[in-house]
Amino acid sequence: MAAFPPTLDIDPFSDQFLADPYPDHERLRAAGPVVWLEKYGVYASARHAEVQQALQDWRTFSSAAGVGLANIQKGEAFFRPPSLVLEADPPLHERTRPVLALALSPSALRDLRPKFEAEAHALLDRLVSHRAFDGVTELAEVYPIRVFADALGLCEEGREHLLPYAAFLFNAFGPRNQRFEETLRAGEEARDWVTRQCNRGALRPGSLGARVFDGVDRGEVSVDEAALLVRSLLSAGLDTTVYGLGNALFAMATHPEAWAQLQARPELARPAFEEALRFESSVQTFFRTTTTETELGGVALPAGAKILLFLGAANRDSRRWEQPDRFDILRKTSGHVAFGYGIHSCVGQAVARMEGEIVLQALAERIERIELAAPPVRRLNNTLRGLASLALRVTPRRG
Ligand code: OVM
Repeated sequence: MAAFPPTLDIDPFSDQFLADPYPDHERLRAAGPVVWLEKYGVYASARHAEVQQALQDWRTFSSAAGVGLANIQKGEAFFRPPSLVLEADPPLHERTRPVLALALSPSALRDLRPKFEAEAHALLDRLVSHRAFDGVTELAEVYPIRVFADALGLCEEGREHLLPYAAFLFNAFGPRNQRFEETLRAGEEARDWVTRQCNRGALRPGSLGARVFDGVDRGEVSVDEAALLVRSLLSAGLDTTVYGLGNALFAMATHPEAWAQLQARPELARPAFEEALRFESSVQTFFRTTTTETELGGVALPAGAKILLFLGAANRDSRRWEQPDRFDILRKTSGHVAFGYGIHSCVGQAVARMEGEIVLQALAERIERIELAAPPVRRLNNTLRGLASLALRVTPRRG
């Protein structure tokens, strides 16, 4: 018999929760496999097994009503046309996602790698020579904007809109709280710029963005659909990696043992970045909406219910991970859900990994020691976890 879930008064979008979510994650996991969040009238799960199960079962746990708190099928919170991938189910999703997957194929990535490496080396040569720099404002916010915006084929002008757009968008997956309102004005202006950059004529020939429009020539999507798919790359591809790189640098700077391991073997950069994603997941939460009456973790769910899935909490569930709060770059990280799971799992994850690997490896090759020069400053966002500033002091390698 399915049971009623325990009710919690936790607000996962409050400043207090977002500043340090981990104690509340533990309360959420301990309360049960599925809980009821009174404040928002939604179900939630913070355990790995149930989060993964819901992500896997897209028929029951739909994305088409939006992956934020608002039900976009009921006309709530309509601030942009829905994404054709993120906010879509099959059959639409089966037609649109492959266009992105092909644009971001392994061969496309192989072509990009030399450029991504050269940019990282140039940037880090300069930063390391200063012996002190901000890991967020001078590195994590600079590098993806440079390499990914270039790869997408965006013009130079107006790129300063990219981060405000993403901040607004990821806040908009939560409630219309103070944080959302604060990013709304800049976000709307940025959204209009972003919309203009998604036209075929605005994208450099041969770029990733242009490759999305190749789907039009193959008859897979319309011109308008291709523009929306480019918008998805712009929406999902910048802030996520900015926050992911910042979190990875923070973890490395505060775990000397992990840094020593990476320093001794720079080829550990890839697993180190992966562990950083598990440890501090840049995308913390997404919602799904039930399409029918169902059951999850023994709890009965009605049709049309929103359920908040705590990806970051699932990645620290002790039912799934040994010593989950330990940052260990040698652990097996497979099974983490920082990139989601199932049909919606991040289509750009190979690009994100490439950026993370290149930056961490280039750092390890250049630096003997890395430490905090000041306490980091958090940037709170309704969906993303990351930093606004990370003052670092580094000691270059000798010789
Ligand atoms: C999209 C989109 C936007 C934000 C995030 C995302 C993490 C996708 O517009 O398709 O995935």
